[in-house]
Formats: sequence, C-alpha cells, structure tokens
Amino acid sequence: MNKVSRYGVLQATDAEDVYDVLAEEIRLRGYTALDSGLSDSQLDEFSRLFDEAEASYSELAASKNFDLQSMKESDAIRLLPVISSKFWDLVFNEPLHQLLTRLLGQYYILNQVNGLINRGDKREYHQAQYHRDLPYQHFTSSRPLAINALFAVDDFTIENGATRVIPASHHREAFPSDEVVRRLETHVTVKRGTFVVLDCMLYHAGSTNYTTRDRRAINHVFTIPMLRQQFHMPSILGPSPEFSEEQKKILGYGLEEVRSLDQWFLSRMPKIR
Ligand SMILES: O=C(O)CCC(=O)C(=O)O
Repeated sequence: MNKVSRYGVLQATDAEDVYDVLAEEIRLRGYTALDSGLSDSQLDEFSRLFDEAEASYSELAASKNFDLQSMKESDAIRLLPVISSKFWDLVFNEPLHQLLTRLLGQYYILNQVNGLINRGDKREYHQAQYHRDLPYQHFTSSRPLAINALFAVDDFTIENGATRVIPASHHREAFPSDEVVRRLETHVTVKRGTFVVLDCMLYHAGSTNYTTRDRRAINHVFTIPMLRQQFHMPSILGPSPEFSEEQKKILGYGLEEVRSLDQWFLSRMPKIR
C-alpha cells in the first residue's frame, strides 16, 4: 500500500498487524470495534443462554430475598459466567486477548463481567448516563490502565440504544461542556458478535432504546493488576481446576494482599528447587 504523504514528520508509529492498528485507535481516540470471530450459530447460542441466565439470576436474587428492582440492579446480570459458564469463552476470547496484550501488557486481570440489558420501550437504563468505567477519577495517563470490552449480544443500532462515546475524551481530565458533548458524541453501531473496546477513561454511555426489544450486551473490564476487582473472583470461584494457570492469572489468582510480616518474609525466601 502507498505510504500516507506527509512532511516535517520525524517520528511515526509502526503497525505490524491488525491488533497494532486497533490498539493504536484506542490510544488515539479511545475506542474501536473488534470482531470476536464467532459464527452465527455460536452467537445464537449466546443469545439463548443470556436469556436463560437472566431468568436464573433474578430467581437466585429472589430466593435470597433481594429485590433487584428496588436496588436499581434489574438491568445487570453480575458475574454472568458464574451464572452460565459458557460465557467464560468470551472472557478468554483469543482476538480479545491479542488486543488486550497490546494495550495492557502480558499481565492484566478481569475486574468485572456483567450482562447488561438496555430494555426496549424507552425504559430507563442506568448505563445511559455518561461515565467513565473508573468512576470519580479525573486523571489522565500516558497508557491505558483499564479496558472495557463490551460484547454486543444483539446488533447495536441508533434505534435500539447503541453506546455513545465522546472520542478522545480519555485524554482530558474534566467532562466536556454540554455543547461540546452534543457536537462530538458518536454512536458506535456494530453487528452482534463485535466487542466495542473502550479505554475505561473514555466518557461513554448507552442510549435510549426506542425499539420494543431489549438490547443485550456484556461488559468485560480488564485492568492492570494494581487495581481492585469489582468481585474478588478467586474467593468466588475457589480452586477451579478447570482453568489453566494463564486463565487463573487473568482471573486475579495469586494477587492476595500480604496479611502479615511473616507472610512477607516467607514470600522473600529464596526458592528451593
Ligand atoms: O450499554 C451500553 O451501551 C454502555 C455500557 C456501559 O456504559 C458500560 O459497560 O460501562
């Protein structure tokens, strides 16, 4: 392909493959779209399992006398793969892993994974307010610290409440003025089976679903290992021999805080082979 013409440019970024390109897009404008590579029949299965998981989750909450509605929790299925284990396949999706490695390096962990339901008929949706996924934070950083991979279970369209973003807003500390938000906000419309991948510091929001059908998605927030998980997954999952060592690392195993000086000294002892 011909080189893009330029002058006065002494430094330029190289991109070796598609993941470098997507990672660069995220660094520059805060978001991109990544194809999960799943087939139509696999997507149909995820769609069916999502609805089943929603039903099991609300039964589970009711059986424990928790009213999701009154807690404003009825649009989310927290820890979706714990409710329906097939969803671990999305957490460990290979193209996503490739992209995350470019952005966060070899060591990143899963902070949260939640099914999200943007209900039809213009019903209120908690995620439809602008926010960052590291809320209440106003710093900027030279590298991403946290990435949200929002999986589209259904197509995201303007009518059914596609995610809105303010491009490049992860580079600014303050939320932009309302007029600038109105000028810059962009709907990210994608086909089902796509991950909308966002720098968690990008201001973004869902939007009103004007159709009669729910628009379903699954957020996957991955962070550098310094940040606390929304759920401490090793405690919830227990020994879980079904996961590989690499997968356990992503789930946050091995990061427990040191709870005594003795434990610290033991951790510093030379390893005997
Ligand atoms: O549902 C959406 O379109 C946005 C989801 C969202 O804001 C989030 O996962 O933080």
